[in-house]
Amino acid sequence: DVAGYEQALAQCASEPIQHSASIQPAGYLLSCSAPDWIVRHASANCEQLFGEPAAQLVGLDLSQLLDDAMVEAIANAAVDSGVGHRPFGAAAGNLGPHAEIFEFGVHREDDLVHIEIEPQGLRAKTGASDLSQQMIARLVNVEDEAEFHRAIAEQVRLVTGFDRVMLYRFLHDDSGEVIAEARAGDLDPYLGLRFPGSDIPPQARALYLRNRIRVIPDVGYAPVPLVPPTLPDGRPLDLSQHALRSVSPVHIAYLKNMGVAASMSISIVVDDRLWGLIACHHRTPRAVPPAVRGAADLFGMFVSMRIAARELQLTMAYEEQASAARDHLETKLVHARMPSLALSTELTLVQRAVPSDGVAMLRGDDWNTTGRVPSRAGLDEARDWLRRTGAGIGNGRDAIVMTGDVADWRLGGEGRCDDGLAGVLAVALDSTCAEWLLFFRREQLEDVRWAGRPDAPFQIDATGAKVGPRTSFASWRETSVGHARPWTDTDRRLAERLRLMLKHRCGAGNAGTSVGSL
Ligand code: BLA
Repeated sequence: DVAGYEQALAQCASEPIQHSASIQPAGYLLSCSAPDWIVRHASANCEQLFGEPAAQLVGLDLSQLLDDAMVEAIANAAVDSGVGHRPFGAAAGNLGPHAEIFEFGVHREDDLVHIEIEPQGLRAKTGASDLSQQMIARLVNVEDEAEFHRAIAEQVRLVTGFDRVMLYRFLHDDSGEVIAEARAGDLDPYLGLRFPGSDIPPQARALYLRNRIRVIPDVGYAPVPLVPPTLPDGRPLDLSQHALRSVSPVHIAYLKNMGVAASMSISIVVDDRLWGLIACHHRTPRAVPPAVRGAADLFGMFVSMRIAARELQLTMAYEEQASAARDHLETKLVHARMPSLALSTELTLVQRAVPSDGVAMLRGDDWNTTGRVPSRAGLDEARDWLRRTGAGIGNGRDAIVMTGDVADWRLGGEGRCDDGLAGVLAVALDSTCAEWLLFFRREQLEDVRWAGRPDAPFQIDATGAKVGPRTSFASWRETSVGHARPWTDTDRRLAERLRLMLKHRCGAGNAGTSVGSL
């Protein structure tokens, strides 16, 4: 039921994932106050390394646990790392009953210096910078976009050895699609599958903007509690930037349902927005040593920059074409005796100034149109919608209104449109609301292959209380009706520039125009 579903969504989005008060057993945590270097928190498993229960370690001086060279390296790293920044390798040293080599990741948070201690792992001979250089070198000359995406997945698979590496891209509604994949031959492809937005709730997406890489080496792990679990004032520790943070149990159940035993994901951040993830799966537990994680992190930043550059290029080309059409239109209006009348005969240029499938100009009761526009009845529906929105000029009204959802502006029932036009963007031309430009956009008939049922992302038991991820990952096809490709900020900007140009060229003083009262 809808209420239960909404509640489940809210519950999911409010899980404080950075406050899990525990870590994964792939490493150990010591958190010290500075500059006195007294241990304030220790993960319970520190007993394995130091031979004493964690509660006994709390209150000790760090130099009673680590040798002077390590303490000094950690102190230096703590100075270099800003508050809330990612841990980075500070030192390596032999520790524990078997004198194994461990690496230290150091960062500051909550007025504490957090030291994450991890076994160095096998790939240590190749450092992070060499690995990432290899990965980046193989991509620099790949120009074709689809090939670039495929190469990203392939390089990550090559360096990390995961069974399946996907490039996962977020769409405007926070759902996401697998747009490239490299996988072991005996795995079913996930390429092209769509996953609903609720699979990665908003607080997780926000965290992944700041913390760019996450690893779960073994989904079967038992979380290791921190001792004590809270700060002296009772607040939970902020584990946002801890590489070892114990993750949401809901997500663990999700991965198990998918048959995944280990996972890694790397954020792709474009314009401060989570553009996508490089998502990795393995069917058996798999460790990702700090050096490989460092390489993957650097690689993710390179990929983010390349994608940002490409998106900027595309936006600029789109805007340049639109502004060329606007300039052309302006030239025509400058030379016209009656600019407003000229405007109604130049609608093909108008259409290119705000890229759309059709344009209608309303003056009083008259419509002039070009391209794909609704029938007269549909145009009247659009006009009624304009009245309902209260859009217009002056009195704090919006001169530009838009929607990509047919249910917003058409009465045709169940959000359907026979003529296939679902989106409309309207520009008010005068303060009496007699004159408008309306831009229409086609319904985006998408053939979506959803992974599992997107309308049933939760399993709620009879009490309505239990929230869990879907268990079904079979794909099914769905055709989405009634939605156009959404209007973007760029489209709004183009419409506003067009409006200002028209105000200037068709404005008061041009005899015979009814656009005079702009
Ligand atoms: C986290 N969900 C995630 C993450 C991914 C996904 C990639 C990041 C953590 C990681 O790296 O493993 C989802 N993984 C996917 C998707 C694919 C994939 C879509 O491989 C596609 C191929 N998840 C649910 C529901 C809830 C939920 C219903 O399905 C909530 C009730 C929650 N997902 C959830 C939470 C996290 C998460 C809370 C954060 C985990 C954490 O960092 O603690």
